[in-house]
Amino acid sequence: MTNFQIHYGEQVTRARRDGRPVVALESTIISHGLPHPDNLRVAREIEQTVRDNGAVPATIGMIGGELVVGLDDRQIEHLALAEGVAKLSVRDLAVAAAKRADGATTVAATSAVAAAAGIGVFATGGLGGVHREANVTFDESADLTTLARTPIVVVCAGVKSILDVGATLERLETLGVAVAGYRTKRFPGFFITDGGFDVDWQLDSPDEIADVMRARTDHGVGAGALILANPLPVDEQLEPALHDRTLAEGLALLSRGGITGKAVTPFLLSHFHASTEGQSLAVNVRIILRNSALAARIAAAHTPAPAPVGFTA
Ligand code: PSU
Ligand code: MN
Repeated sequence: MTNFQIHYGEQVTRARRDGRPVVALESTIISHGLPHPDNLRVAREIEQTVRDNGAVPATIGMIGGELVVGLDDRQIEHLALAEGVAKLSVRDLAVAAAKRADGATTVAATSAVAAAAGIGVFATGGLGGVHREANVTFDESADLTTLARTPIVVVCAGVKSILDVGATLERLETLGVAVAGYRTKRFPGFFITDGGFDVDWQLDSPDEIADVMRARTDHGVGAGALILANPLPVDEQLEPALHDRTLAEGLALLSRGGITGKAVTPFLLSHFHASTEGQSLAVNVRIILRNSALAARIAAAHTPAPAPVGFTA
């Protein structure tokens, strides 16, 4: 990600100058993951949550071929409401830039751009991963391979339960991506609290995660991301029976409709949102807001307190 020109929004420019904590946010959840018009309201709530928890939000996306770190409200509104906003993974960035396209960045593209911009913490809903039947389709999200070479903390609720959770954890191990649970050793399944697998590490506070970030810089080993899995409380998850039924229907519709490639994730998410009458949407929003709050607290814990006014070193 070197040499790619980045345009910084006004508030992020100021935060960088003043050494204030910044949290990266992705735009694919806005354009492709959440239904209109809730997506615009949620995008604003995510940013406000980051502010309320002590950091400056940097929503990342592409406008007219320019990579923007810290989209302003008008640009977020455009990516939320315009038709034909492209879904951009890392491989798409150069082509989209040359075409002066408008695009929303995935976890992969957002983390690559954020790390290039020197941002250490990123909040999202759920990572992409290994799809069910990937042994036949080879459908594995580029989120995984990108996180293998991107030094950033990604706060998420695990991987979406629409994926093969166990296979995704195996791939993360192979790729050298660290995985820790926040106050748990059970890996969450996005809409559901427990995705069915244990992870090796548990981290319990923003300070502890900031220590891991510093240790990584100090020791200089391993260039990959840290996935911090932050499960929903059990009483806030999507009811597991409703979840399983909706997922089975969605997967059947997927194969009947011949839907493949980058359309799979948006299709399954919108099936959930439509057929649970908004229950999965409410859960999805809670996930993102909780992760944004935690990410902001981690960024704040990792940023040295500013010197008092008038202080000169
Ligand atoms: N998690 C969500 N909603 C989303 C996504 C993740 O809760 O919309 C998006 C992210 O941008 C992620 C992408 O990077 O889906 C993964 O898409 P794919 O499986 O095509 O790589
Ligand atoms: Mn895919």
